Amino acid sequence: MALYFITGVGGFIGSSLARELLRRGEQVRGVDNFSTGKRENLAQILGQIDLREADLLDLDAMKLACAGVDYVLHQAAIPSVPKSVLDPIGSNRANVDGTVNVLVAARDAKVKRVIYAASSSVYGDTPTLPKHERMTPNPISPYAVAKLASEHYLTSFYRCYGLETVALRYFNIFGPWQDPSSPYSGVLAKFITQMLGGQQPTVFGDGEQSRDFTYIDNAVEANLLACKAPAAQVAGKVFNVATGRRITLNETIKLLQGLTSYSGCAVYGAERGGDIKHSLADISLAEEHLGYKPKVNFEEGLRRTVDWYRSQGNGAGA
Ligand code: UD2
Repeated sequence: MALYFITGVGGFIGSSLARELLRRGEQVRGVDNFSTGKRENLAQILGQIDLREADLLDLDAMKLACAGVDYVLHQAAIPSVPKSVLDPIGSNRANVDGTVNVLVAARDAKVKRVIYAASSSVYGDTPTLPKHERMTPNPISPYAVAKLASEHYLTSFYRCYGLETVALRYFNIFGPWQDPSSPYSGVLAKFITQMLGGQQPTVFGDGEQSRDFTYIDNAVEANLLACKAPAAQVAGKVFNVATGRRITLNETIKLLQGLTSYSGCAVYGAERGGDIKHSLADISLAEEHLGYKPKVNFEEGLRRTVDWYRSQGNGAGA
C-alpha cells in the first residue's frame, strides 16, 4: 500500500483519482482550498481520506502534506482558458507559483514521483494535427502559458534535484463529477446538463472546432501508470493523454440530442478569445512508455456521463 497525495482532491479529476485509489486499496491524502473543488465530490469517501483544507500558496501546509508521501498527483489549478484571459495574475499564482510550492515540498520530503496535470492547450493553434510531444509548444492563453511554465519547472526539478516528475498533457477530460454550473465549466458538462434540462446550448463560434475529448477513466489510468512506469522511460518527460480521435462540437450536439432526447438546436454566438480551433493528440508516446491505452471511447464515455448527470437529478422533469 502506498500513500498518494492529491492536490485539488475536491475537483473533478482529483476526486476521481481518490475514488479509484481507494478502490485499489491505496492510501489517500488530499488538499483543496475549495475555490473550484467541491466537498460534495468527496462526500462518499470523506471518512477514508486524510483531507486538509489548504492553499497551494501555503508552503508550510504543502510541506506538512508531503510528509511520508510516496506519489504526488498534482491536479489543483484554476482551470479555464477564458478565466485566465480575464485574470492572468490569478491564473499565474495558482497555476505556476502553486506548482513550484508543491515541487519544493515534494523535493524536500523526498517523494518518489510527482505526476502533473498538464494541458493540451500548450500546443496552441499550430496547424499540424495530430499534436505530438516533440512539437514546439505555441501557447495562446495565459492559462496555456502557465501550464507550459509548470511543465518546465517539473523538468527542471528532475534535472537539478533528481525529483522524478511526469507531466500528462490532458486533452479535454470529461465525465461524471465535472461541475457544470460555472460559466467556465467544460463544454460537455454544460451542454449535457443544459440539454437534459431542456435548455438551448450556446456554441461559441461556428461549432466546427474539434476536440480530442477524453473520458475521465482514461486520465485516471494514465496517472496510475505514470506512477509505476520505469523512471528511465518517464522521469522528466511529458506525455499526451487523450484518445487519438477528434470530434466537432456540431457532431457532438447531434450525438447528445439522441442521448438526452433534447429536440431543440443550439444557438451560435461569438468565438471565445484565446480559443483553439482544432485539437487532436498523437498518443503513441504514452502507449509506448506508460503502457497507456484509452479504455473508454468517446461515445461510451458520453453515454456514461449523460446517465450520471441524469442520475444526479440534472434536468429532472425534462
Ligand atoms: C482547454 C484545454 C483542455 C483543458 C481545459 C481546462 C485545449 C484544446 N484544451 O479546454 O485540455 O486544459 O482547457 O479548462 O486547449 N464552448 C462552447 N460553449 C460553451 C462552452 C464552451 O461552444 O458553453 C466551446 C469553447 O469555445 C471551445 C470548446 O467549446 O471551443 C471547448 O471549450 P472548453 O472550455 O470545454 O475547453 P477548452 O478546449 O478551452
